Amino acid sequence: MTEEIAVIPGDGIGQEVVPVAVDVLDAVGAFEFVHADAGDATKEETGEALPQETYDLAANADATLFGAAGETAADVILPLREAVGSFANVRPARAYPGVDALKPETDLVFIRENTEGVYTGIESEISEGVTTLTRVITEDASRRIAAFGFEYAAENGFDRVTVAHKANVMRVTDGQFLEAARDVAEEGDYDHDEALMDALAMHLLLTPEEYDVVICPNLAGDMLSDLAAGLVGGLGLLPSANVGPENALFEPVHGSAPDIAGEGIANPAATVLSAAMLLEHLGYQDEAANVRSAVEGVLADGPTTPDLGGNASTEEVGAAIIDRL
Ligand code: GGG
Repeated sequence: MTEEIAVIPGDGIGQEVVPVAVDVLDAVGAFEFVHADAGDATKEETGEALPQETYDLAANADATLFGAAGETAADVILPLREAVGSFANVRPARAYPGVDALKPETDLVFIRENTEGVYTGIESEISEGVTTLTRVITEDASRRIAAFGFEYAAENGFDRVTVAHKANVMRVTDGQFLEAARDVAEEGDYDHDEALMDALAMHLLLTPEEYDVVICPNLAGDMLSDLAAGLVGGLGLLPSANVGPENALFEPVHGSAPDIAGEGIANPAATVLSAAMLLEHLGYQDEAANVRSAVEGVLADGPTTPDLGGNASTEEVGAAIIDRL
């Protein structure tokens, strides 16, 4: 059976990097690609940032490849992650040979809770100049992400699992997150350590090599993974998978990058590496390994886009990756 892949480039550089990843997927497998719109431009044209047909497409496809969200991120990427039933956002951050990295020894994976925290959208202006946001942390979601993180570490041969929290200040919400992680660790006999997320930001910057898998509440995972991108050469290098019990959505960690959108110079590596994660999810382990190795080869030998010091275009980098396949 030919797998159906929903392709949603979204905004800005998503429109430039996603076609490269589709070409790569096309080069290694026989997939049916179904394209759909979402984002700022879609909202301008249709009044809706996420048309129902795009949501349904992602919900029903075998996997989804997403590009980037812009101003309408909360209306696009959050519901799309929900459409595929994802609860875990897997964000590997590793340095690549040949890429000028602040911390070349970095090789870690953030397991970000993907459904609650401060990304619930429960915000209001309760009076003129006074706004509130409701941070939701449930025991079920906290246990689920902790179990996923511990199992991910065990299955992928990672030794150290760190649970990030700020339970000394957010006593009730992160207190629950931390307790749930402790319970799951005890029940499964998993080793883990715990880190206050603010101090962890500093330790990641100084000694990233000491960390393997970091389980985080939603916003902390979003921020710490961007921090780690800075350690390995930038956001152009970080892929991600939004994983649910059955379905999943794959996207680069970067956003729409309006500063360079339209110039054709965005680094497609993060999206192509996300496509490799998609291949793995669909069971194409060898193809995924080949794609990763092709990206690594191009990162080491060039051509590279300006974010990595080169002067190649997105398309030229994409063509070089496909040449290696
Ligand atoms: N491809 C990731 C993306 O579009 N990022 C923009 C953004 O606002 N992300 C928020 C999030 O990842 O939760």
